[in-house]
Parts: sequence; C-alpha cells; structure tokens
Amino acid sequence: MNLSLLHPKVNTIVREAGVYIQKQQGQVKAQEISDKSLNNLVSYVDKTAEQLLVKKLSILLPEAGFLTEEKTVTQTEKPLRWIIDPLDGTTNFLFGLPIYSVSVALAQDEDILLGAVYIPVLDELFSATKNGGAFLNNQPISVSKTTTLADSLAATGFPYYKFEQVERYMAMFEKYMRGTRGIRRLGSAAVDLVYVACGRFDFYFEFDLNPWDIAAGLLIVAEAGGQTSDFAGTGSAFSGKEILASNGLLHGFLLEG
Ligand code: 2AM
Ligand code: CA
Repeated sequence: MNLSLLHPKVNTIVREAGVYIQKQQGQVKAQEISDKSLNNLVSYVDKTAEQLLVKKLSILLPEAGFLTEEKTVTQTEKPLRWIIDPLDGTTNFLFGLPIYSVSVALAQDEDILLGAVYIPVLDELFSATKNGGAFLNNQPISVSKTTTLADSLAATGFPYYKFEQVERYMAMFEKYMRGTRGIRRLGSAAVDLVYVACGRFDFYFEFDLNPWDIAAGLLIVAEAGGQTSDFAGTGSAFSGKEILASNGLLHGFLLEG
C-alpha cells in the first residue's frame, strides 16, 4: 500500500463529503432528526455522507474494512480498516453552528496510517500520513511552542451522556480554568485535535469518545509534533475513553495523578 499515493485521493473524497454536508445545513427538518442514544442526534445527512465515503473508499482500497459511526456498512474486525465519522459535530450542524467536520482515518489495528479532517465552512482540510508530516490545505503544520500552562489555550468537550465522570471532569476543568489563558468548547473532537496540531490550541482533553471521533486527529497531532495519550500518560488514546492531546511540551504538566 502506497500511502503517499492514497493521501491526495482520500483528501478529495473527504472534501466531497464535506461539500455535500455543507449544502444540507439548514435543510434538515425536525422530523428528520432522531436521538440514537442520550443527546446523540443523527439525521439523513450523517448517513448519506457516510454512504458516500464508504462507496468511494471501498473502490480505493478494496481490501480494507470499516468502523463507522453510523453503521451504514458491515462493521469489520479486519486489522486494516477505515475509521469514519462522516459528520463530527452533528449537534452544531443541526443547530446551525459552523463548527463541524468530516473525519476519516485508515488504521492497521490501532496503528493509524493516514488521517484526514475537513471543516467545510472554513474550507480547511487537515491531513497526515504516518511518518509523512501533517498538513493544512497542503501546507505543513506544527504544534505550538508554548511551554507553560499559564500561557496556554485549552480545548475540551463537556460530558453529555456518561455523567458518572462529571466530578473527575470538573476537577480537571477547574484546574485549567484557573491555570490557563482560557478553555474553549467547540463541539467537534476532530476539530479540537487538528487545532492542537496547527498550534491554535495548546492542549485538549475529553472523556468517553469513540475511535471514529479521534482516529484521524490523533495521527495529525502526532505528525505535527504533538503528543496524545490517556490521562495517566501510560496508555493510548485510541479508544476515546480518555483523550489528552498536547503540543508535547505541556504533556507532562497535564497528566492526572
Ligand atoms: P458527533 O457529533 O459525531 O456525535 C464533542 O464533545 C464530541 O462529542 C463530538 O466529537 C461529538 O461527535 C460528540 N457528541 C455526541 N453528542 C454530543 C452532544 N449532544 N453534544 C456534544 N457533543 C456530542
Ligand atoms: Ca463524532
């Protein structure tokens, strides 16, 4: 598999899905929205975008399987698979807010080989291949050089369904509310991660996500020179249960314990 050949083709497909989504914003009717689980909204836009991605990515790499948020395709246990969130930030999208993205990664088990995140409203396409660097609209990007928490800008996602973690979350929230220049909550984990990758945020933390929210972003952060882990710093962030991403320089200050 030639990642540098795949890279521009995946970027084109991810961009196409984003253009479709942007055209639908404001078109979705209330009766076309459903609750998959607590506060987990979905509409035909998420599903159609996923089908579009699956169809085109299957042609590109027939041997790869799929792990996708909307489950419009048979989910596979194959080691080589596309990990897809067709619309990350669905709540923003449905409320008319501009921050949402398309997130696609190619992974061999938990080893992410390629990642692309597209923010249609801003026409920002972030992408990376393993050992190939990270890019925003084809220009190389890197994480910030901030060395102290007091100078940093943080991003997070508030818990919205598993509220048993709220106290632990609030302890972190308070620490960073007091100790940083500010905390932002954008509503798309994929966007939070790529904004760490290009230095707009110094770090990002969230609980209880899924691999499709973060897989592409994890590679893009790493290839931009940043670091990702669980909150203890000993495990991978891949599952999404605990995700800490930083410019690397701050990572040690952010670990729990
Ligand atoms: P989604 O839009 O693909 O579901 C941000 O906290 C992350 O949580 C997003 O990546 C978002 O992914 C997910 N999420 C799901 N439901 C949410 C909600 N009601 N509010 C905020 N984020 C939600
Ligand atoms: Ca998501």
